[in-house]
Amino acid sequence: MRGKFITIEGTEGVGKTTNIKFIQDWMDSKKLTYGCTREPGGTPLAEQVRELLLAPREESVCNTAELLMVFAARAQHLNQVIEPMLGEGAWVLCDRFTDATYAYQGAGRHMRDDLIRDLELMVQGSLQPDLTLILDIPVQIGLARASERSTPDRFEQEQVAFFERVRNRYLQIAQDNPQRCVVIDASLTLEGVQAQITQTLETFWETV
Ligand code: Z5A
Repeated sequence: MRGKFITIEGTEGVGKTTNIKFIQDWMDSKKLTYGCTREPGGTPLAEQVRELLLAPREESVCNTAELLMVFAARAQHLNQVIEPMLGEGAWVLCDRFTDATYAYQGAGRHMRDDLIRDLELMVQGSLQPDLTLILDIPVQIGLARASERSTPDRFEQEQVAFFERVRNRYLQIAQDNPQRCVVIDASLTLEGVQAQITQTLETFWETV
């Protein structure tokens, strides 16, 4: 049987990295065979594209170049990692996927949705995640949490209005795709966030 594809999304400082470890523990408890990966990245080539995308630079990066780099990395990642694993029956847990493109390049950078949709179709065909956890937090709280980390990357240097657009798009995506997306209130304590995640995963598990 084909594996399940789970993605985790959200704006800055929402706690994805923290909660991915928690989801891995849940997968271990279910004795699942799974791989944990991320976007942009997940293969040596795609990780190099990630470095190109995230590095702060003096040269301004044009939106089209940014969008194409995101999908170039995704094409490689799907071909080398995600599709083979799902085909072998393993589950894949991915830190960000195409919802991030609609949120960051679409809403954040004002790129046209139809352009993103064309690339989505070219790169992934009909493949969509089976479950997407959207960790949601007011932008200012997320930015405050994230500010305690290392030097900001190129995206982290954006203004609050950019992240507001990203957050609103994620909420819109959740509303438009209730069969696969669950919004998690990430402003609660870690225990509160993880209780919601456990409930979501257990509900999903019943459908598998
Ligand atoms: N990008 C794009 O533009 N288009 C695309 O298609 C894709 C990506 C796929 C890199 O993503 C960038 O790529 C991203 C969008 C772009 N840029 N941004 N911004 P990334 O996912 O690698 O980077 P990130 O957003 O910075 O994610 P992260 O490293 O996983 O950070 P996080 O979600 O903020 O997680 P965290 O490190 O676990 O949490 C942040 C802090 O909050 C940390 O100190 C935790 O201890 C703390 N924390 C976590 N949960 C809590 C709770 N509940 N209470 C209190 N404190 C907490």
